[in-house]
Amino acid sequence: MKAAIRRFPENPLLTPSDITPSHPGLSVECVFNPGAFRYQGRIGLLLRVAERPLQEAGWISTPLLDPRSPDGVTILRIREDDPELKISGRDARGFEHKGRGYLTTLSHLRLAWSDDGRNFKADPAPTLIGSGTHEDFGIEDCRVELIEGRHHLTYTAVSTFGVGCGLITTADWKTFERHGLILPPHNKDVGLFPEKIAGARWMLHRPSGLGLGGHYIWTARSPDGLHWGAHTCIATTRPGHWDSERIGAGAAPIRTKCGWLSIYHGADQAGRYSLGALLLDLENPCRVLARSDEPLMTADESYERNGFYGNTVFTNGHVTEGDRLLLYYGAADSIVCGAEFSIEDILATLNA
Ligand code: MAN
Repeated sequence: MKAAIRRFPENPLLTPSDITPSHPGLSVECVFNPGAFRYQGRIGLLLRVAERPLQEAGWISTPLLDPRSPDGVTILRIREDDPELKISGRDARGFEHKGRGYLTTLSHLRLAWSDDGRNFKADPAPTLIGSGTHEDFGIEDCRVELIEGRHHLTYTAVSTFGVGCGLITTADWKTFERHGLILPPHNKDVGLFPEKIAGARWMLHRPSGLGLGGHYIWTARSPDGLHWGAHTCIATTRPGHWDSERIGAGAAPIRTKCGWLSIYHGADQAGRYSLGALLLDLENPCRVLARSDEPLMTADESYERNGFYGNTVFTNGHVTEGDRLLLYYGAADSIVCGAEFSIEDILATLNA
């Protein structure tokens, strides 16, 4: 059985043309993968905005954060025929030069607000940009969860050192406390549980094995939300399935009567990103009670199949209202979209 998906008729909710570039020399290529939350009666999205310089024929150029430069950004510009440049024709997201990896775009996080959850207006300037040497390739894919009166922002911090997970907290969306990296590279996709379980804070995270192991979902526990241990792998990729290549958790797990419901993404060998669900024991989230055999959602619409990185639906933000799950997602790594599910329907697909 399949859960009914109601894609918002307003899709796409936001596209690059709705976003003001952060610097006059940059253009917004993609706005996608938003964190989502409620604040003072409105729904907020914390968008990932990916920018790069307008590309000139014969060159490839990408922005890097650089505190020594007057506007905070330097442009790395490489001739396309440089023998030390390696570009993968299929994947526009990155390239290699002189043996080092780079991204083609630089991402920051920016707020957008809505009274109805469907019509959003983005702020005119970035809300949060990368800071320090662990974030000089930008910050991405932020999950937002309200914990003890403060919104907790867990985001991907990208740099020459790799991809780690940073934490920022805020009580008012105006002042932000930066806690630095809570997980070092290579790790991402951190969804914090909204409440303590057996006296501890919990998270889902996704370390990546180089060689042995793979891109799997793990749990961890913490006494204070800053220091994490008791790491346990709870779900691996499944050969031959829609989630055979990599998996990673979306936003915070949702408490249901049957268990913690986590919406996660899975990619297959062809690099198609789809969404599915995990159901975890309420008392011990290391115990997986059920997992989607079939994806809940695949990239079916043309705006999900075609874009910066096509055949992709990716979520790291949702809000709930009783049984209604309003899921915000990035389509083809290019635009922000929304879809509504019934939580009961999803649980029924898990036979819960
Ligand atoms: C990775 C991340 C996501 C992105 C997907 C698909 O998981 O970079 O931000 O949406 O790949 O490109």
